[in-house]
Amino acid sequence: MAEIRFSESVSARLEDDVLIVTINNPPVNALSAHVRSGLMAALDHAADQPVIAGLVITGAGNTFIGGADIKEFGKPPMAPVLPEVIERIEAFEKPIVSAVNGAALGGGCEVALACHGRIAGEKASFGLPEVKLGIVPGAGGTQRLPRLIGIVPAIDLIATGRAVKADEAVALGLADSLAADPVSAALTFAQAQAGKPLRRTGMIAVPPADAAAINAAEAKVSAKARGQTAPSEAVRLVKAAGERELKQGLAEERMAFLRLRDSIESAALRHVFFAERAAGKVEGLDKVSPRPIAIVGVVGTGLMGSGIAVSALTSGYRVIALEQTEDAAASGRARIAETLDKTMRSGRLTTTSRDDCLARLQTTAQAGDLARADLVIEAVFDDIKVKTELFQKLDGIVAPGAILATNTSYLDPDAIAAATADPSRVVGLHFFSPANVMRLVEVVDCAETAPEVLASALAFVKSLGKLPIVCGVTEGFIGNRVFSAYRREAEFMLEDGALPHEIDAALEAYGFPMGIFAVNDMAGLEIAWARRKRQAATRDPAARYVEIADRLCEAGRLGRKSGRGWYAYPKGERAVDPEVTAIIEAARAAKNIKPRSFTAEEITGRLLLAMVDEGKSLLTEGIAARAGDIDLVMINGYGFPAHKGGPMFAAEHSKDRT
Ligand code: T1G
Repeated sequence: MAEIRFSESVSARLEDDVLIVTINNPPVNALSAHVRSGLMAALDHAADQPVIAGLVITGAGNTFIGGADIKEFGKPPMAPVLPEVIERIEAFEKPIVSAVNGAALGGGCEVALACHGRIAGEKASFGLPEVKLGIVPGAGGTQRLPRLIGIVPAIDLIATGRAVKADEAVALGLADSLAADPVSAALTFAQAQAGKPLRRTGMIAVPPADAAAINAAEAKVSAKARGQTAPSEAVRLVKAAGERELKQGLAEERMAFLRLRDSIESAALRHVFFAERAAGKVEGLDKVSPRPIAIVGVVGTGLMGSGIAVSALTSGYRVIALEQTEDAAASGRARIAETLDKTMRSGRLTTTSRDDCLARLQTTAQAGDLARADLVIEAVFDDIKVKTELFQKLDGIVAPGAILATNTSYLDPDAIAAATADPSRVVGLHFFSPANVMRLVEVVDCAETAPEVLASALAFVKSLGKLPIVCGVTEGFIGNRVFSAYRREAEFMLEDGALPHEIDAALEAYGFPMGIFAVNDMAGLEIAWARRKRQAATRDPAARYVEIADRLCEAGRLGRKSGRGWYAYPKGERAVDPEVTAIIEAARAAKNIKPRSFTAEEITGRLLLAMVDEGKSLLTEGIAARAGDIDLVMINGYGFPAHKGGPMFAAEHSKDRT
């Protein structure tokens, strides 16, 4: 049957008496203006042609519809707007069935919700991820989803932005059925509905829900909101669906959507979205093919090494983990197995996948076993002698095409690379702990790293489902350099008059899950103490140096592990400790500093400035390629709130807040 073209991205063919409308707008079939106008033209055509009994809407490629076109945000709206298209679909006199071939997200899910039937293909997923962009669904999602699945499950999906796969969508009542060939099943569905009263989602009464369950769902959302607006707005709108007429609910939703779309929170989260897509892209590197990697060697099975091993195993790699003795190798295996079990208990891994992971794991005390590895990642004690000797040894074991990666946090990877005969195969892979959970990996492009090696490292990190940020060689890389500047400033403020709990409270009110002093207590104070002692001899005597942390360590206050640090932990909960206050006051007195008080805004303002100054230096030095990369490092590695966009974005936009 001949193809009918409705716009540059929407075309259709008639199959029997059903018009199969396909959206083809790569890469994700976003609802750009020409998709919306194409859909309207398809509806005009179907309304005009008596031979057409119904319609099927589907997407070309792997996606059904990836949502509104985020690139159109901030531009003047172009008719027809999405709510108009969606209302017309729902009100259409002939049955319209969505054949959901892939992701139906945001506006894409809303199109599906407005159809008279939804058939999920095996790769289908449904989600309203708008809160992740700082907005709420803007084309009926908050009003139609609760009519189909109930208020409590709708709150769960909309306020978290979580997507559900085909089987869960069917179980929830979001999709009518699952089919291997969704287009043909949708065609049959449309034919069966033709001429009958149609099930219009907006006309369905919202199923009654238990008030206590709604309150519990709402409380769960606000506990996680950390100052973000969109999730609580989403809850309010879903609840409104149960209390108001559709039309009024839709009007409220649209108002909230437009208000949030123009907010700084949404601009920040859109910045994060695009920064993530840009991350790991290096000019010229797209033409370089990564080397195939199937076997990953991991040296050291401590907390970091075992986390890396788990991450590689759950992503389908074979792993050879090397330890110094057979006993240590056995403990390493046990540690990795325990982490896999924990992942399984949390529901993120099935028993079969766990067994499959263990079958792909070899632990050994024979370095020669690494000869088969395509990539070896070392995660041994952070000592230059240990690491250079290891790299020399590995260099003689692995195949000539194999890649060697160091997970050092503070050492110079160029010095480690120099220990090998071929430094072009050395790259830094700085994972964050726990490595099986944390998304961030700094990929260190060393002086001699070959482009092909860098491309392979980036592809590997992406294959782990992680976020790679390319970074040049500098002490502490991007994250620890910015973090050090931030911690230094926080300690300056202690001397100037703020107390740890005041600084932490300001940071937590800003959106950090935990203030910096509470974080230090959790991580332990001794590593930074050891570093400060190492650096003491070379420190600029004229530079301001705060000794408070040293005094704490000398008093045995090494953080939570030792029971006390910046805080006391009488019942496991942090509490202000007069002993710490006394140490701080003594430090101020020793320098003749007259303490002053700080507002929360002054505290966050000064900390932000310290991060941004360091960030700017990283850009000037060419260590970081983009300000967005620095934002992503701080968001994904150090708890900076995503809805503030990261330090570089926040500083740039601190004036235009809405
Ligand atoms: N608009 C514009 N561009 C988009 C886009 C979108 N919605 N989604 C992705 N892209 C671009 C992305 O920038 C990248 O570009 C390329 O597509 C591939 O993306 C009214 C308000 C669909 C699961 O939040 O979750 O609907 O870098 O690398 O891993 O209520 O993209 O190649 O130039 O991520 O295969 C709601 C966001 C919008 C979905 C595909 N929708 N997208 O993942 O590819 S708000 C979303 C995704 C809304 C209504 C409202 C994922 C994906 P480039 P990718 P992927």
